[in-house]
Amino acid sequence: MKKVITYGTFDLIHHGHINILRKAKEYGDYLIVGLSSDEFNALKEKEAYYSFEERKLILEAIKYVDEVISEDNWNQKIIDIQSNEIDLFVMGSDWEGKFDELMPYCEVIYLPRTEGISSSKIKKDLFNKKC
Ligand code: C2G
Repeated sequence: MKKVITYGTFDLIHHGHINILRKAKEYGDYLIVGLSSDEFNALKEKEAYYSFEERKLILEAIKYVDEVISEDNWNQKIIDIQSNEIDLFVMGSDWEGKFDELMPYCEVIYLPRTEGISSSKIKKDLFNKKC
């Protein structure tokens, strides 16, 4: 069984998230998502609209996602890859090259980011509509 892992905040789920999850799953048989905890989001200086538990519930309802684990820091990926026997690490192209240090532990690929959508764009557009 080919196991794939990807990480992110996945707040306000949109088609860009669905595209990366669908494409990541196409590379294997089992997809684990390392979901950023609320505390880690604070470290990333990202404020999610939904809590970790709410984002986890939503992700677990997506058919491409087989398992959700917590992403609590920048340094857990190697341990996650080894303990989950991961074959492939996938991230969007906005992270191109940033996780190449994982190459000794599993295959690393960066997939094209979906243009024109992001959680922050959603928030901004909704705010502007309101004004
Ligand atoms: N993504 C995408 N297209 C978009 C928006 C996001 O392909 N329009 C991808 C990102 O490239 C990433 C994943 O969706 O691979 C999750 O994106 P975010 O929730 O924004 O996660 P991020 O803040 O990039 O955190 O350790 C890694 C970090 O936790 C990644």
